[in-house]
Amino acid sequence: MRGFRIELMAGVAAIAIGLLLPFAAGAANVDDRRDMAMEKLDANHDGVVSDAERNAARQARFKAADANGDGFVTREEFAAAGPARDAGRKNKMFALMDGNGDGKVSQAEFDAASANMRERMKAARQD
Ligand SMILES: [Ca+2]
Ligand SMILES: [Ca+2]
Repeated sequence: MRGFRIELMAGVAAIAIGLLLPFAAGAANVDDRRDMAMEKLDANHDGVVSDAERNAARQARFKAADANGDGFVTREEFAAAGPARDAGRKNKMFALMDGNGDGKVSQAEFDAASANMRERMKAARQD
C-alpha cells in the first residue's frame, strides 16, 4: 500500500510539473532554461541535440518569423515574432542579425547570427 501511495504521489507530482513548466520557464534560472530549450530541440529525445535537430529548429524559427514567407525576416516581422521583448532589445538583435544591413534578415544571416550567438554563449560558460 505504501508503495502504491508513493507511486501515486510521483504521478501527481509529474502532472503538476508538466502543467507548471510553461509558467516556471520565466522564473527558472539560466541552466534550467537551457535544459528546457535543449529538451525542445532534442526531437528524438535521445538526450543529445544533433546538428540536424539544431538546424531544423533554427529553420522552423526562421520560417515562423517570416510571416509573409518571402524568405526574409523584416524588422517588422521580427518585432512581431517570438516572445515579447522590449522593442529596443529586438532592434539591437535585428541589427546584429542583419549582416549586410539591408533591413532584412535572410536564412543565411540568421544561421550566421545563431552560430555566432552559440559561440558567445559557449565562451561565456567557460569563463
Ligand atoms: Ca518576410
Ligand atoms: Ca540582410
